[in-house]
Amino acid sequence: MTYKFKNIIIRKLNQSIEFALSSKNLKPNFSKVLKEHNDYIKVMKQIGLNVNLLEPLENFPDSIFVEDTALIYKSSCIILNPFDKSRNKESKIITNEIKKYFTNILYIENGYVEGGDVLNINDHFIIGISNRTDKKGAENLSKLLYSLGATVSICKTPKDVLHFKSECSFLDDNLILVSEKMRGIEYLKSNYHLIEVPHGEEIAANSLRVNNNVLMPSGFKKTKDLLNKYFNIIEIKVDEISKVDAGLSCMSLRW
Ligand code: CIR
Repeated sequence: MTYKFKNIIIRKLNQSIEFALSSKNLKPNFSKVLKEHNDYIKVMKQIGLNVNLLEPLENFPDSIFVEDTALIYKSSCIILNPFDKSRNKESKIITNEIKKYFTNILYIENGYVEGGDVLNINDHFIIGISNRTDKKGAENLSKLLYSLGATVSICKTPKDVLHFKSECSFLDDNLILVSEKMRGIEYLKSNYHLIEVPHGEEIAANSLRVNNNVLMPSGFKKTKDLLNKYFNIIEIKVDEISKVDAGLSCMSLRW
């Protein structure tokens, strides 16, 4: 099951995070991000995951967002191909680091794909074409996933949403947390049960199911009340890191 994890990879924070890409043109404060990042690591340890820390990459401001560079499925790892020039080399670097954990490593050779656009639900993957993930990349990734025994659907990430998973997350076998924009996606509507985050709480749609817990950005009371009935909720502050469009899923790789 997609939410049963024992291991997690997190990259240590770089000082240059202040220069990370931001659609909002905001500059995060290093010390504040450090506190949020440390809390993230602490929670992962508390819930029993074996935390593997990678060395920080000062030359790559966005490098803590490891999810965009690689995709783990069963015992294989697919090295992705980030679109943004400043991020593209991150996937070359993680290739060497990840060899320690996976022997079957596959590569996207055509087009661009960032992991934020890939939603995994058990043996099925939904890839969202976005400003960061193109058709060629989505098709190439589909081919690789099919070769590993998975199935794939290709959708479109809404126009003003950075990544498909920026505003949706897997909660349970048939259950996805979505923002209003994501609820509009026909494929999601007709194949899954959707829980919509209340208006103004879109950031909370990027939550993270890990074993029996749902990790949620803190401060979204209405969404918390909705999910509290079904899951053990753990809140993590992401106020500072969300200035550079980051949420809970993008700061790690899990298996
Ligand atoms: C970027 O623009 O690439 C980073 N500042 C944020 C990446 C967030 N990644 C994700 O949600 N998967």
